[in-house]
Amino acid sequence: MRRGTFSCIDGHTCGNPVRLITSGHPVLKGSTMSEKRQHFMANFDWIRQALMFEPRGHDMMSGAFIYPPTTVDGDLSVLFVETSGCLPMCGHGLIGTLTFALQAGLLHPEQEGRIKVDTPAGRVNAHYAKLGNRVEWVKLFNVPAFLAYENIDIEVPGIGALRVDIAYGGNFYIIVEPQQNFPGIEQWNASDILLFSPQVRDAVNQTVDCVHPENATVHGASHVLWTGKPTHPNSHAANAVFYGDKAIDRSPCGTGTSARMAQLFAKGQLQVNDDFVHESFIGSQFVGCIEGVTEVAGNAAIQPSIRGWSKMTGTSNICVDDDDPYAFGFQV
Ligand code: PYC
Repeated sequence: MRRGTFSCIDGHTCGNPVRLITSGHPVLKGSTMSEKRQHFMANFDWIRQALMFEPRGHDMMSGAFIYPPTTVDGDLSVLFVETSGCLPMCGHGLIGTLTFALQAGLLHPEQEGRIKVDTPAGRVNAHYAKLGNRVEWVKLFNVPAFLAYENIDIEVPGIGALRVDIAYGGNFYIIVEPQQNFPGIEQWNASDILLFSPQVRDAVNQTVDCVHPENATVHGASHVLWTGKPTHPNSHAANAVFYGDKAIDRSPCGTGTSARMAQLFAKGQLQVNDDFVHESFIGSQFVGCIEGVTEVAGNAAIQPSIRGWSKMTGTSNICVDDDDPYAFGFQV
Protein backbone atom coordinates (compact mmCIF):
# COMPACT_ATOMS: atom_id res chain seq x y z
CA MET A 1 0.00 0.00 0.00
CA ARG A 2 1.42 3.37 -0.96
CA ARG A 3 -0.25 5.96 1.18
CA GLY A 4 0.52 8.17 4.12
CA THR A 5 0.25 11.56 5.76
CA PHE A 6 3.27 13.82 5.80
CA SER A 7 3.65 16.91 7.99
CA CYS A 8 5.71 19.61 6.31
CA ILE A 9 7.25 22.99 6.96
CA ASP A 10 7.24 24.97 3.73
CA GLY A 11 9.42 27.93 2.91
CA HIS A 12 12.15 29.11 0.59
CA THR A 13 15.86 29.83 0.45
CA CYS A 14 16.52 33.05 -1.43
CA GLY A 15 13.35 32.37 -3.46
CA ASN A 16 13.67 28.64 -4.19
CA PRO A 17 11.19 26.35 -2.40
CA VAL A 18 12.14 24.06 0.47
CA ARG A 19 9.64 21.57 1.89
CA LEU A 20 10.99 20.06 5.10
CA ILE A 21 9.05 16.85 5.75
CA THR A 22 8.76 16.37 9.51
CA SER A 23 6.71 13.16 9.74
CA GLY A 24 5.99 10.10 7.62
CA HIS A 25 9.65 9.14 7.11
CA PRO A 26 10.25 5.67 5.67
CA VAL A 27 12.76 3.45 7.48
CA LEU A 28 15.90 3.40 5.33
CA LYS A 29 18.54 0.66 5.16
CA GLY A 30 22.24 1.43 5.00
CA SER A 31 25.02 2.70 7.24
CA THR A 32 25.78 5.87 5.27
CA MET A 33 23.46 8.48 3.76
CA SER A 34 24.69 7.43 0.32
CA GLU A 35 23.42 3.88 0.99
CA LYS A 36 20.17 5.18 2.48
CA ARG A 37 19.68 7.36 -0.61
CA GLN A 38 19.99 4.25 -2.82
CA HIS A 39 17.47 2.41 -0.64
CA PHE A 40 15.02 5.32 -0.77
CA MET A 41 15.30 5.62 -4.58
CA ALA A 42 14.72 1.88 -5.06
CA ASN A 43 11.81 1.52 -2.63
CA PHE A 44 10.20 4.83 -1.74
CA ASP A 45 10.42 7.02 -4.81
CA TRP A 46 6.61 7.26 -4.73
CA ILE A 47 6.92 9.50 -1.66
CA ARG A 48 9.20 11.88 -3.55
CA GLN A 49 6.88 11.93 -6.56
CA ALA A 50 3.79 12.50 -4.41
CA LEU A 51 5.33 15.38 -2.42
CA MET A 52 7.28 17.10 -5.21
CA PHE A 53 5.11 16.88 -8.36
CA GLU A 54 1.78 18.59 -9.07
CA PRO A 55 -0.84 18.67 -7.61
CA ARG A 56 0.95 18.66 -4.20
CA GLY A 57 4.11 20.29 -5.50
CA HIS A 58 5.27 22.01 -8.69
CA ASP A 59 8.15 22.09 -11.19
CA MET A 60 10.61 23.81 -8.82
CA MET A 61 9.66 21.86 -5.66
CA SER A 62 12.51 20.66 -3.53
CA GLY A 63 12.47 19.08 -0.09
CA ALA A 64 14.28 17.11 2.56
CA PHE A 65 13.87 14.49 5.29
CA ILE A 66 15.92 14.67 8.49
CA TYR A 67 17.31 11.40 9.92
CA PRO A 68 19.59 10.63 12.88
CA PRO A 69 23.31 11.06 12.12
CA THR A 70 25.15 8.21 10.40
CA THR A 71 28.52 9.22 11.87
CA VAL A 72 29.61 9.18 15.51
CA ASP A 73 30.09 12.93 15.74
CA GLY A 74 27.25 14.08 13.42
CA ASP A 75 24.19 16.07 14.62
CA LEU A 76 21.81 14.83 11.90
CA SER A 77 21.57 13.34 8.41
CA VAL A 78 19.60 14.76 5.51
CA LEU A 79 18.02 13.07 2.49
CA PHE A 80 17.18 15.47 -0.36
CA VAL A 81 14.13 14.97 -2.59
CA GLU A 82 13.30 17.01 -5.68
CA THR A 83 11.33 16.91 -8.90
CA SER A 84 14.56 15.71 -10.57
CA GLY A 85 15.27 12.87 -8.12
CA CYS A 86 17.30 12.54 -4.92
CA LEU A 87 20.27 14.86 -5.14
CA PRO A 88 23.49 13.83 -3.37
CA MET A 89 23.64 17.37 -1.97
CA CYS A 90 21.49 20.49 -2.25
CA GLY A 91 22.75 23.83 -0.90
CA HIS A 92 19.56 25.85 -0.89
CA GLY A 93 17.72 22.79 0.44
CA LEU A 94 20.15 22.35 3.34
CA ILE A 95 20.11 26.06 4.29
CA GLY A 96 16.28 25.87 4.45
CA THR A 97 16.25 22.51 6.26
CA LEU A 98 18.59 23.72 9.01
CA THR A 99 16.78 27.06 9.36
CA PHE A 100 13.32 25.50 9.71
CA ALA A 101 14.50 22.63 11.93
CA LEU A 102 16.23 25.05 14.33
CA GLN A 103 13.29 27.45 14.41
CA ALA A 104 10.80 24.61 14.98
CA GLY A 105 12.87 23.14 17.82
CA LEU A 106 13.58 19.92 15.89
CA LEU A 107 17.33 20.30 16.07
CA HIS A 108 19.50 20.87 19.16
CA PRO A 109 23.15 20.87 18.10
CA GLU A 110 25.72 20.04 20.76
CA GLN A 111 27.42 23.36 20.14
CA GLU A 112 25.20 26.44 19.58
CA GLY A 113 25.90 27.97 16.18
CA ARG A 114 27.58 24.83 14.78
CA ILE A 115 25.99 21.80 13.06
CA LYS A 116 27.55 18.66 11.57
CA VAL A 117 25.42 17.20 8.80
CA ASP A 118 25.77 13.80 7.08
CA THR A 119 24.54 14.08 3.48
CA PRO A 120 24.65 11.48 0.66
CA ALA A 121 27.56 13.47 -0.83
CA GLY A 122 29.49 13.46 2.46
CA ARG A 123 29.96 15.62 5.56
CA VAL A 124 28.78 19.23 5.37
CA ASN A 125 29.44 21.40 8.43
CA ALA A 126 27.33 24.49 9.03
CA HIS A 127 27.49 27.68 11.07
CA TYR A 128 24.41 29.77 11.77
CA ALA A 129 23.39 32.98 13.52
CA LYS A 130 20.15 33.45 15.44
CA LEU A 131 18.29 36.58 16.52
CA GLY A 132 15.80 35.41 19.15
CA ASN A 133 14.22 32.33 17.60
CA ARG A 134 14.90 33.49 14.05
CA VAL A 135 17.81 32.04 12.11
CA GLU A 136 19.38 34.99 10.29
CA TRP A 137 21.77 33.08 8.04
CA VAL A 138 23.34 29.67 7.53
CA LYS A 139 26.84 29.12 6.16
CA LEU A 140 27.57 25.69 4.70
CA PHE A 141 31.08 24.24 4.47
CA ASN A 142 30.29 22.08 1.49
CA VAL A 143 31.88 18.87 0.21
CA PRO A 144 35.07 19.32 -1.90
CA ALA A 145 34.38 20.80 -5.34
CA PHE A 146 36.50 20.34 -8.46
CA LEU A 147 36.68 21.04 -12.17
CA ALA A 148 35.97 17.69 -13.87
CA TYR A 149 36.22 18.58 -17.59
CA GLU A 150 37.35 21.70 -19.43
CA ASN A 151 36.52 22.93 -22.95
CA ILE A 152 34.03 20.28 -24.01
CA ASP A 153 32.68 21.06 -27.48
CA ILE A 154 29.05 20.23 -28.17
CA GLU A 155 26.56 20.99 -30.92
CA VAL A 156 23.12 22.14 -29.79
CA PRO A 157 20.17 22.31 -32.22
CA GLY A 158 18.90 25.88 -32.42
CA ILE A 159 22.12 27.31 -30.92
CA GLY A 160 25.03 25.73 -32.80
CA ALA A 161 28.46 25.08 -31.35
CA LEU A 162 29.02 25.61 -27.61
CA ARG A 163 32.14 25.13 -25.50
CA VAL A 164 31.44 24.22 -21.87
CA ASP A 165 33.20 23.18 -18.66
CA ILE A 166 31.92 20.62 -16.15
CA ALA A 167 32.51 21.00 -12.43
CA TYR A 168 31.36 19.14 -9.33
CA GLY A 169 30.04 20.89 -6.22
CA GLY A 170 27.77 18.17 -4.78
CA ASN A 171 26.20 17.55 -8.23
CA PHE A 172 27.85 17.80 -11.66
CA TYR A 173 27.27 21.17 -13.35
CA ILE A 174 27.64 22.02 -17.03
CA ILE A 175 28.90 25.60 -16.97
CA VAL A 176 28.15 27.74 -20.03
CA GLU A 177 29.93 31.10 -20.19
CA PRO A 178 29.11 33.86 -22.70
CA GLN A 179 30.58 33.04 -26.14
CA GLN A 180 29.77 33.44 -29.81
CA ASN A 181 26.48 31.48 -29.69
CA PHE A 182 25.47 32.42 -26.14
CA PRO A 183 25.28 36.13 -25.26
CA GLY A 184 24.87 35.71 -21.46
CA ILE A 185 21.73 35.20 -19.36
CA GLU A 186 20.96 38.92 -19.26
CA GLN A 187 20.07 38.68 -22.98
CA TRP A 188 17.97 35.54 -22.60
CA ASN A 189 14.61 34.89 -21.00
CA ALA A 190 13.36 31.90 -19.00
CA SER A 191 11.90 30.18 -22.06
CA ASP A 192 15.33 30.11 -23.79
CA ILE A 193 16.85 28.42 -20.73
CA LEU A 194 14.02 25.89 -20.49
CA LEU A 195 14.24 25.13 -24.21
CA PHE A 196 18.00 24.73 -24.62
CA SER A 197 19.13 23.28 -21.27
CA PRO A 198 17.86 19.70 -21.79
CA GLN A 199 19.61 19.62 -25.17
CA VAL A 200 22.87 20.87 -23.66
CA ARG A 201 22.60 18.24 -20.92
CA ASP A 202 21.91 15.43 -23.41
CA ALA A 203 24.79 16.52 -25.66
CA VAL A 204 27.24 16.63 -22.74
CA ASN A 205 26.17 13.28 -21.30
CA GLN A 206 26.62 11.71 -24.74
CA THR A 207 30.15 13.16 -24.91
CA VAL A 208 31.59 12.60 -21.42
CA ASP A 209 30.90 10.26 -18.55
CA CYS A 210 30.77 12.21 -15.29
CA VAL A 211 31.34 9.89 -12.32
CA HIS A 212 32.51 10.97 -8.89
CA PRO A 213 35.93 9.30 -8.41
CA GLU A 214 35.17 8.36 -4.79
CA ASN A 215 31.46 7.48 -5.08
CA ALA A 216 30.23 5.93 -8.34
CA THR A 217 26.58 6.34 -7.25
CA VAL A 218 27.08 10.06 -7.97
CA HIS A 219 27.14 10.29 -11.72
CA GLY A 220 25.80 12.21 -14.71
CA ALA A 221 25.84 15.92 -15.51
CA SER A 222 22.44 16.83 -14.08
CA HIS A 223 22.40 20.64 -13.90
CA VAL A 224 23.17 23.37 -16.45
CA LEU A 225 24.62 26.61 -15.06
CA TRP A 226 24.29 29.46 -17.54
CA THR A 227 26.31 32.53 -16.60
CA GLY A 228 26.10 36.24 -17.26
CA LYS A 229 26.31 39.77 -15.92
CA PRO A 230 24.84 40.46 -12.46
CA THR A 231 22.39 43.26 -11.70
CA HIS A 232 23.65 44.15 -8.18
CA PRO A 233 26.89 46.20 -8.01
CA ASN A 234 28.25 43.93 -5.24
CA SER A 235 27.65 40.63 -7.09
CA HIS A 236 30.63 39.03 -8.80
CA ALA A 237 28.59 36.94 -11.25
CA ALA A 238 25.06 35.84 -12.06
CA ASN A 239 23.65 32.47 -13.03
CA ALA A 240 20.56 30.63 -14.11
CA VAL A 241 20.68 26.99 -13.01
CA PHE A 242 18.45 24.53 -14.83
CA TYR A 243 17.53 21.22 -13.15
CA GLY A 244 14.97 18.46 -13.57
CA ASP A 245 12.75 18.89 -16.62
CA LYS A 246 11.47 22.43 -16.15
CA ALA A 247 13.14 24.08 -13.18
CA ILE A 248 15.24 27.23 -13.02
CA ASP A 249 16.67 27.68 -9.54
CA ARG A 250 15.34 30.84 -7.91
CA SER A 251 18.24 30.78 -5.46
CA PRO A 252 21.86 31.21 -6.60
CA CYS A 253 22.24 27.42 -6.12
CA GLY A 254 24.61 26.24 -3.38
CA THR A 255 26.13 23.25 -5.14
CA GLY A 256 26.21 25.24 -8.40
CA THR A 257 28.03 28.12 -6.69
CA SER A 258 30.54 25.60 -5.27
CA ALA A 259 31.08 24.11 -8.75
CA ARG A 260 31.48 27.57 -10.29
CA MET A 261 34.09 28.57 -7.67
CA ALA A 262 36.00 25.32 -8.37
CA GLN A 263 35.96 26.11 -12.09
CA LEU A 264 37.15 29.71 -11.57
CA PHE A 265 39.83 28.55 -9.10
CA ALA A 266 41.15 25.95 -11.55
CA LYS A 267 41.40 28.67 -14.21
CA GLY A 268 43.24 31.06 -11.88
CA GLN A 269 40.31 33.51 -11.74
CA LEU A 270 39.44 33.08 -8.03
CA GLN A 271 41.81 32.55 -5.08
CA VAL A 272 41.63 31.02 -1.61
CA ASN A 273 39.79 33.37 0.83
CA ASP A 274 38.16 35.29 -2.03
CA ASP A 275 34.47 36.02 -1.50
CA PHE A 276 32.29 35.22 -4.48
CA VAL A 277 28.85 36.86 -4.37
CA HIS A 278 26.67 34.87 -6.74
CA GLU A 279 23.35 36.20 -7.99
CA SER A 280 20.36 34.09 -9.02
CA PHE A 281 18.01 34.48 -11.96
CA ILE A 282 15.67 36.54 -9.71
CA GLY A 283 18.51 38.62 -8.24
CA SER A 284 18.88 36.91 -4.82
CA GLN A 285 22.43 36.39 -3.56
CA PHE A 286 24.63 33.77 -1.85
CA VAL A 287 28.06 34.64 -0.53
CA GLY A 288 30.49 31.93 -1.57
CA CYS A 289 34.11 31.62 -0.47
CA ILE A 290 37.02 29.30 -1.17
CA GLU A 291 38.01 28.26 2.36
CA GLY A 292 40.99 26.17 1.32
CA VAL A 293 42.33 23.61 -1.08
CA THR A 294 42.21 19.84 -0.83
CA GLU A 295 42.31 16.75 -3.06
CA VAL A 296 39.72 14.34 -4.41
CA ALA A 297 41.23 11.05 -5.61
CA GLY A 298 44.62 12.74 -5.95
CA ASN A 299 43.31 15.71 -7.99
CA ALA A 300 43.08 19.34 -6.89
CA ALA A 301 39.81 20.44 -5.33
CA ILE A 302 38.55 23.36 -3.27
CA GLN A 303 36.76 23.53 0.08
CA PRO A 304 33.82 25.82 -0.73
CA SER A 305 31.48 27.62 1.64
CA ILE A 306 28.12 29.22 0.85
CA ARG A 307 26.11 31.59 3.04
CA GLY A 308 22.41 32.28 2.53
CA TRP A 309 19.07 32.74 4.31
CA SER A 310 15.66 31.09 4.34
CA LYS A 311 12.14 32.06 5.38
CA MET A 312 9.24 29.86 6.42
CA THR A 313 5.97 30.37 4.56
CA GLY A 314 3.71 27.84 6.31
CA THR A 315 3.03 24.36 7.53
CA SER A 316 0.92 21.63 6.01
CA ASN A 317 -0.30 18.06 6.36
CA ILE A 318 -0.20 16.37 2.98
CA CYS A 319 -2.11 13.15 2.43
CA VAL A 320 -1.32 10.64 -0.26
CA ASP A 321 -3.85 7.92 -0.92
CA ASP A 322 -3.43 5.50 -3.80
CA ASP A 323 -7.13 5.70 -4.67
CA ASP A 324 -6.35 9.24 -5.98
CA PRO A 325 -5.42 8.92 -9.68
CA TYR A 326 -2.96 11.78 -9.13
CA ALA A 327 -1.57 10.46 -5.82
CA PHE A 328 1.94 10.23 -7.26
CA GLY A 329 1.81 13.45 -9.21
CA PHE A 330 2.20 14.38 -12.82
CA GLN A 331 4.26 16.71 -14.98
CA VAL A 332 2.90 18.54 -18.01
O1 PYC B 1 21.20 24.93 -4.03
O2 PYC B 1 22.45 23.19 -4.44
C1 PYC B 1 21.44 23.85 -4.62
C2 PYC B 1 20.44 23.37 -5.60
C3 PYC B 1 20.48 22.26 -6.37
C4 PYC B 1 19.33 22.25 -7.13
C5 PYC B 1 18.60 23.34 -6.82
N1 PYC B 1 19.30 24.03 -5.89
